[in-house]
Amino acid sequence: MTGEPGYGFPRPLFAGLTRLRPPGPLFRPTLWRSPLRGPWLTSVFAVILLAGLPVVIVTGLLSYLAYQPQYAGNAFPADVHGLRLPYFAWPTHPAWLYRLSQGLHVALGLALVPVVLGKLWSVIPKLFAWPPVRSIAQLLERMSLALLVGSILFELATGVLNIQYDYVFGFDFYTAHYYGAWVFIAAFVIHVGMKFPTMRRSLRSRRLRDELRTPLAETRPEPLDEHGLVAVEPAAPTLSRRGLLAVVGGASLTVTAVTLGQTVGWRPSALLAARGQSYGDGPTDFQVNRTARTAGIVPADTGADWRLTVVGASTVELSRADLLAMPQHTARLPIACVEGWSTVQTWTGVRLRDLVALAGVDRLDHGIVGSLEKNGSFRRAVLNPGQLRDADALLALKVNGADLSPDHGYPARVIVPAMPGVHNTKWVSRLELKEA
Ligand SMILES: Nc1nc2c(c(=O)[nH]1)N[C@H]1C(S)=C(S)[C@@H](COP(=O)(O)O)O[C@H]1N2
Ligand SMILES: [Mo]
Repeated sequence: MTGEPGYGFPRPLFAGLTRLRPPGPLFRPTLWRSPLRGPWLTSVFAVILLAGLPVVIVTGLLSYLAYQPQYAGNAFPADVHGLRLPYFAWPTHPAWLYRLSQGLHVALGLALVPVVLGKLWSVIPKLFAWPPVRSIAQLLERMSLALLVGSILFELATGVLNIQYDYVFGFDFYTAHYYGAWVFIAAFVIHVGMKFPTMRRSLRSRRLRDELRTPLAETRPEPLDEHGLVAVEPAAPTLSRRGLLAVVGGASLTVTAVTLGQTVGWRPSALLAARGQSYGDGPTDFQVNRTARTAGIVPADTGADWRLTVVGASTVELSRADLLAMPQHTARLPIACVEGWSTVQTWTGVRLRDLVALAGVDRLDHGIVGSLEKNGSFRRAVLNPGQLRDADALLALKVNGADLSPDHGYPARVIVPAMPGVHNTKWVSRLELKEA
């Protein structure tokens, strides 16, 4: 969408702008000499992103909904006013729902990083095109591109930093990643809308199969294009087009290979994962994000004096022995963290619905789980009625047949099918049940 040069601008202004080109090589089209750049190559990256990014977007929005932001006090801030999707009660079935959707969000998001970088490399000459704008239409297009590129880099950077526990930024991850997502979604829709015909046309200009058979010696530039992607003075190729695609594809596969382990909970392949550590080799050897020590939980808090307070129509105080004397239920359920890792374990404890009944609550609206943990952002979680009533939703006392370890939330932790990991509160001390 370049438009006619100068269209929409007063001619003298356009001519003046053209003459004002900054000195140095950066803004000269002859600087960019790779013979691989061209509309076909850019469109190959584009079509991969067009297939993958919508999945990342949809699973990201699902994660936001799974956090149940309609309840104030949940990990996702409820104050993202104006930009909220229609809330619904996040289901408990299938139990692997959040594990799959969040695993996809993180794994695919990471796998697409090399493709995004490849695509940005392929269009970089346009960043330094002079004059910077040739028409009003192009000015608008470039503004939308700035938002597109800025927001995807922001989303990738905040996402990657979050899974590496690196909260270097001084803002709330959820709020930032969520607002950034909407900027990206808007810019992405505009961009696809504008570029789809060009992409289709460019993809038809060469055949992938032929490209994959073309060695370095026969690699030629694409024909000069109206978009200015093809180098006007191309250098001799040092890499074939198939070589470049192999580098990008290989990088994607490598990222996937070294991170998928943490997504599916298989440690040997979680090489690069921040979650690859071992936690002993007994029944409680599985991922711990936040240890009892970091959470400030001391043995005195969780000893014989510990009580679970259940508040409903009546208030009940239960010791661990009282809980163990109630009917016990065992379920194999995943913990699936927003960061993409997950782990499936066998949990045993009291059904949350038995605690609801004990407190004499029938017209249940929601339940607030409180933790002993005083100074964390995970002190409480709000559960919807379906989550409190599911037959497999537990206040777990044991895991894999052994008592919970201090790091896994001893004396008791919540574990609910399909719920984001963050709401599976550890070191539970209180369950407050609210009537409708
Ligand atoms: N009290 C408390 N409960 C908590 C957490 C926490 O930090 N404190 N971490 C949550 C998160 S983010 C996840 S993914 C799961 C599993 O965390 P873990 O690996 O630290 O056990 O527990 C959740 N429950
Ligand atoms: Mo988490």
